Amino acid sequence: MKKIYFCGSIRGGRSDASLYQHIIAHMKIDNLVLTEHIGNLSLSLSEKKPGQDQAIYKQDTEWLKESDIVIAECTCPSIGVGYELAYAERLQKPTYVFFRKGKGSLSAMINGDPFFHIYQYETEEELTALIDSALKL
Ligand code: 6K6
Repeated sequence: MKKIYFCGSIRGGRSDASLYQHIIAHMKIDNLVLTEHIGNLSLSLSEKKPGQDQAIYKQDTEWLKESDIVIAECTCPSIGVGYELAYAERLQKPTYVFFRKGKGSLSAMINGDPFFHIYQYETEEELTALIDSALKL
């Protein structure tokens, strides 16, 4: 059982939210996903409370420190996910990046960084199999 920090776009756009939901549900079968809210399809992007972002930053950086592995779905570009990837590298966490083929290009700052294990995929089944392999290592 691994503690997984899953990264996916929130304010960068929710077009892949149901994909995040499916892969989180799959990873949760045998692991603890610290960031399972990323797959929440009903989260409100407009609702903002005072101090909310500071609390999110504090919680997420604590979870990054606590995690055994970082898994990021990066097809939908997100500043927050890019930040988390750099933070994961600083912490030297094994970090796996997944990107759907034919959907634009992954940022050069991620794609060009030899620290990251980067995989392209076409189908959700392929993504699930790639994640399973990363979790076995
Ligand atoms: C409540 C339920 C779901 O989301 C919320 C409130 N927002 C966030 N909660 C937790 N983590 C967040 C939230 N917004 C961004 N993040 C972190 O940044 C996540 O770990 C994502 O991987 C990443 C997304 O960044 P943006 O720039 O796309 O928002």
